[in-house]
Amino acid sequence: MSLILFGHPFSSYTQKALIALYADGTEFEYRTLDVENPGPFFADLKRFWPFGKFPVLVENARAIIETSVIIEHLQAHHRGPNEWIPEGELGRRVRFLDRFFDLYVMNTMQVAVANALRPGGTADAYGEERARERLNTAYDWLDSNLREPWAVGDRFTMADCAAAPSLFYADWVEEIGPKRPRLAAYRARLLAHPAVARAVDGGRPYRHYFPLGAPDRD
Ligand SMILES: N[C@@H](CCC(=O)N[C@@H](CS)C(=O)NCC(=O)O)C(=O)O
Repeated sequence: MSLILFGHPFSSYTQKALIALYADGTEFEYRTLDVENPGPFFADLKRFWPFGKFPVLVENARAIIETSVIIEHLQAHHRGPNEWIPEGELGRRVRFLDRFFDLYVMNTMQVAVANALRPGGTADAYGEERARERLNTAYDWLDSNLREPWAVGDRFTMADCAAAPSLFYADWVEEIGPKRPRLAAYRARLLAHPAVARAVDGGRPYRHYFPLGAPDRD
């Protein structure tokens, strides 16, 4: 029963799935997509998922799509030391925060990134301004509502897998800054987690891909 992951080391959503795989020590074959020279791996990926979005996990020729579902699949079929989505109320909080990081931080951060990549004259300044406002609202909310040391308290869960790449990159788009000391400390704790550090380090050689210019802070 072999697992194949299609993804790219600099991709925030790929990193979310990698963190779960690395933290559990789960073996998998990593098919790194070459985003500059789309080759056979891209064609394979599109056969599994015509949208061409990644990561996609493949097991026994079946594609598992969407990072939250990938992590749920890993917990169900390749259980490791971490319980990514606990039972009951805590699990519901994990799911909520996982949605929060994906929808209110990761995707919102990507608006500014996508805007910078648009062909000349088509940039949406109003849309980007709104996205930056939403990021600031998300930061303020997180600063007041996160537990410690991890998003839901003592356990490192799927919410933290989603939080790590979203906060890592969002801070490059719109700095979290000293006004949110709890959120800034959480981001630093995440980046020091061995599985997160490994996923982020894998993306370092591609840092120049970041269209807004990669800041020197981590
Ligand atoms: N909701 C998806 C998001 C996947 C996603 O947007 N991935 C980005 C890379 S970080 C992507 O595929 N971008 C290329 C594209 O949109 O064509 C998930 O959780 O897996």
